[in-house]
Amino acid sequence: MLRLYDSRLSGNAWKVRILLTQLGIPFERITLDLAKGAAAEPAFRAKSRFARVPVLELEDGRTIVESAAIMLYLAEGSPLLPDDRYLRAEVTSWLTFEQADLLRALALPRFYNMRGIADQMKGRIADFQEGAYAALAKLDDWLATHDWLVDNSYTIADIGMFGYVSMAPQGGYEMERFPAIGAWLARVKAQPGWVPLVEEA
Ligand SMILES: N[C@@H](CCC(=O)N[C@@H](CS)C(=O)NCC(=O)O)C(=O)O
Repeated sequence: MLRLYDSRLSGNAWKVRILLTQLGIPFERITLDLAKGAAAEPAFRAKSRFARVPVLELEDGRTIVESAAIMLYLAEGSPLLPDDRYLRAEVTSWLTFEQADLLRALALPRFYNMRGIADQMKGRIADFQEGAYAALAKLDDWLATHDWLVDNSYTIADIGMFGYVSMAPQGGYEMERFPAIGAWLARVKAQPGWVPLVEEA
């Protein structure tokens, strides 16, 4: 069985859990306590060259790191990743844009809030927000005329973008500014097999 190393509140690992569930692929979930330094443990470092979750471990023991790479691997041959070469490049384009322009700027202010250090990180948060608001405006423009990111159908590009964009308010972002993103987030959440970040006990 596939094994997913994650942490309870990791949005990057959440993307992979949504995908695995939507594809109906059984997996064993191993949840690390990052606050206790679990990602730096030598046994985990042997599985994750970047010392981060998510990590997907295959049945033969090989591992894949980076949420985008894991999603591209898992979605191969499924309706969530087009066969067409151009459309696959479009999927990669959105996944890359999310990682380069949004991920840290959305995730770190959320992390500072969770740790109660947002006040002392005010300057850093303002810098993140300046860049991320510009990127969110580009996403909102696209979604004003498209239901989905690629080829008007739901793909892993939507899942990859959804994770941290859906949690942006936890980092202090005013998402009311982006009505098309709001409508798209609701469409993603309504997809069969979608799972919340933290499942009720
Ligand atoms: N670009 C990576 C980012 C992964 C990442 O930042 N993971 C965080 C949790 S969301 C992590 O494992 N941090 C290590 C730590 O906090 O020790 C991906 O998309 O998989």
